[in-house]
This record gives sequence, structure tokens and C-alpha cells, in this order.
Amino acid sequence: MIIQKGNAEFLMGIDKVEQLVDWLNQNPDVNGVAFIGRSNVGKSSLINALYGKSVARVSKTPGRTRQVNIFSFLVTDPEKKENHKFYFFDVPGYGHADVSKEMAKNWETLLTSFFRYVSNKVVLLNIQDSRHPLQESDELFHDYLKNFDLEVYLVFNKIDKLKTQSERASLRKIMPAIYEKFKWVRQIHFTSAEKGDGVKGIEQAIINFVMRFKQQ
Ligand SMILES: Nc1nc2c(ncn2[C@@H]2O[C@H](COP(=O)(O)OP(=O)(O)OP(=O)(O)O)[C@@H](O)[C@H]2O)c(=O)[nH]1
Ligand SMILES: [Mg+2]
Repeated sequence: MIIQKGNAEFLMGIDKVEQLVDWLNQNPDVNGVAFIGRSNVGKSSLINALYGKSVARVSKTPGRTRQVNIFSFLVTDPEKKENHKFYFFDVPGYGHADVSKEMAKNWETLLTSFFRYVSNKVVLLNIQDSRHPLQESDELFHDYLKNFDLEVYLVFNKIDKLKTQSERASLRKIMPAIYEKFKWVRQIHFTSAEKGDGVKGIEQAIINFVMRFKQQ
């Protein structure tokens, strides 16, 4: 099984709860994956690496979009020549100090509805920067995540930036603490969206998750 490259389609950007509810009512079958992380962790780059170039424009203006961007994508079984359609959700980051209180509140309301509606149907990939794991905003986000029944995978991106043995060792050393602290995290992946390391592993993890819905 593979994710078809260059075939993901942008469907719409949503910034209001009513729009989200409308869309979900029209598309109850929303199995797929949601990507979320602090700004600049390489979320768009990872999406590009998984789905083919330029799906999610690598952004120049951090944190500007306050929309849930919805895309469709295809998983293919090359032997059976079967295609299965799923969705992915590019969810803007958290931890922006520069947004107004009102904007942050609207954002949380939208996010809460989103997670409520899609839990059980969507795997959430939380992207973090391997050089700066567990920032305060990441921890706050995970405290919030506890409220939902979501399958969560952590992705430490930019591993190519960990140049020395000791930098790599210190990331490895905190893993038990992460599993202990974040019991709802089912998998941890290490990637370089830039160099391609670990991207195949994420692709397989996504496929394994979404194909459950086709094999029932
Ligand atoms: N070295 C290295 N650089 C990366 C990697 N992934 C992303 N980058 C770079 O990090 C910067 C931010 O990447 P984006 O993909 O735009 O990050 P984002 O999380 O989508 O950022 P926002 O949309 O602004 O929140 C860009 O300059 C990327 O080229 C990686 O794995 N390794
Ligand atoms: Mg981006």
C-alpha cells in the first residue's frame, strides 16, 4: 500500500464552527489524519513529503492561517489496483504569542469542535522540533488533548539538525519520560522532512490507521 503522490486535492479551508459542522454533515466519512504542531516545526514540509510537492505551500508567514484546511488523498494497493479515498487536515499551529485573545478563543472553539467530531476517525500527528522537544506550548496542548478520545502519534522532525552524538542521545533519553507523561501517545516517529528520513515510516503508520476503516 502506498499514498499516491501528487494526487491530494485541496477541498476547503474552514474557520467557523458552523462551516465545519456543515462540511462534516455532508461528509460523514472523514477517516484520515490531522497534522498539528507549533509554527515552523516543518508541518507543511512533512505534508509535502508525504503527499507530493506543493500540496501545502511551505509558509513564509508563520501562523497566519487560522483555518482547518481539508484535503483528500488516495491510498493505493498496487497489486489489486484499488484506490481508497481518505482525508487529511492541515490544522494551524498553537503557541503563537502574537495572536489576540479573541482570535485564540475562536481558534480553540473551532479546534474543540473539530476534535470532538473526528475523534475515532482521525489519527492526530503532533509534529515537534527534535531540537526543542516539549516546549511549554506543546505541554499545554497535550493537557488539552487529554479531553478527547484521539489516537495521537508524536513526530520529532528535523532530526538532520541533530548533528552530534550527544544531541541525539539527549533526545533518546527523554523518550521514557514522554511515554510516561503522555500516555495517550501511541507511537513516536523521528523524521527529516527535508532529507526524507522516517517519512516512509509515517506513511505506513497513516496507511495502517486508515485502512482499519476499510477492512471492517
Ligand atoms: N533541516 C531541516 N529543515 C526543515 C525540516 N522540515 C522543515 N524544515 C525547514 O523549516 C522551515 C519551516 O518549515 P515549514 O514546513 O514551513 O513549517 P510549518 O510547521 O509548516 O510552519 P508554519 O506553517 O509557519 O507553522 C522551512 O525553512 C523548512 O525548509 C527538516 O526536517 N530538516
Ligand atoms: Mg505550514
